[in-house]
Amino acid sequence: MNIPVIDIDPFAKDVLENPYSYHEQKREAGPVFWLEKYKTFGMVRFAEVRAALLDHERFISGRGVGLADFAKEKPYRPPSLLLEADPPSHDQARAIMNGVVSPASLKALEPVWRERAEALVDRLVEQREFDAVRDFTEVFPMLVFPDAVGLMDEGREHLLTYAMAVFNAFGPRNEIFLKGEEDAGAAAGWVAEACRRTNLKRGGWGMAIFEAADNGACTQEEAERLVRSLLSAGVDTTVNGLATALFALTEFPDEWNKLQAQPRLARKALEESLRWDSTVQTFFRTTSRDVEVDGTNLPEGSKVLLFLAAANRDPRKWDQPDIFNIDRLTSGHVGFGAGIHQCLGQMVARLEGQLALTELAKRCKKIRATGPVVRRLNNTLHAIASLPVAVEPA
Ligand code: OVM
Repeated sequence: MNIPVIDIDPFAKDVLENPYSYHEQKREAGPVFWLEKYKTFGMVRFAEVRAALLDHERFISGRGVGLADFAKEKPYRPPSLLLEADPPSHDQARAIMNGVVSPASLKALEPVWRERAEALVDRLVEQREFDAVRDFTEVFPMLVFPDAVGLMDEGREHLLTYAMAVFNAFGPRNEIFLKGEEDAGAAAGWVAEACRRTNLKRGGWGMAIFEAADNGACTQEEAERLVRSLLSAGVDTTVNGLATALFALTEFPDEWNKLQAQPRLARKALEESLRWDSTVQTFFRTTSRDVEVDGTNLPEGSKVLLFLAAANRDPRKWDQPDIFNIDRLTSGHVGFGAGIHQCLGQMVARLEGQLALTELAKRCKKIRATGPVVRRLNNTLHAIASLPVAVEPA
């Protein structure tokens, strides 16, 4: 085959730890390349990644968005009706969810979420020193999101474990995946129970999905699986999106100073952090027919790894892409994907991030790391286990 061959394993530990130092070679190799280790294609340039995301008819999701091809292997869990589905069934499921996770529902939640952010940040700032991940970004989403879904109180600690395993499972069956699988057994059992109508509280997003089912939008079994999507996609993503934003603000103190002077920039800071280091680093698609990309034929049934995070640092698209700059125009970034599958929870994530960053910026003059960032390796997410920080109250 007449295309560049890449021997680097994108799921190797040192690559997952610091993926960015490995993107340049792939980006220069060409618009599409062959990943020898997994026998799949890959793309890292912004234009091609975005084009593939928008082309959902030829780059399909129904055969899985991980390495496993659902046409050839049995999925490890019943496929997501959203993430791992194509039109027309995808669009029906998505319409239900758009009605449930709506701007109006978020508007109603915002005051309570702000109070919880205020109380948490008050306490952390009083401490002066805390772990930005363990004490803040792993805590805040758990104070707001499970209640919004209407989850049962008992066992919520399983949520993060479950999500970690879900995101590992999009990658190869490497050591990281197998470790996640071990931890996730009990968590998956809890999640299955938590998604059942009888275990959901009234007034939450979960019950709203079942009410849509009552009105004929889908079956009860499908409703359960749609609740599962919220639990899969809504926790580890926001935990690490917010963690990355805090890491970026400690790495680039001038950007913190801008935010501190104008806490209203919190939205922009979060968005730029999603561009600078996208929480979801990669997703696969599968070609539904022969597809030509820049003169190369991708045969029907090819898995193609799309490097969202690399696209968001493509110098063809972004000036000084490695610099975190909260004044930057970030529109078009693919940190939330693009096209029909673009993140359903993006407004939820933005609200959580905005509240957390705003309340911190209002209360602290400075924030600095007091020790090294510790990564938690995951096959899909660029995750942080620990980031010790000290703050100076405003
Ligand atoms: C789902 C799901 C799971 C993981 C991620 C995701 C980023 C969706 O079950 O629908 O979106």
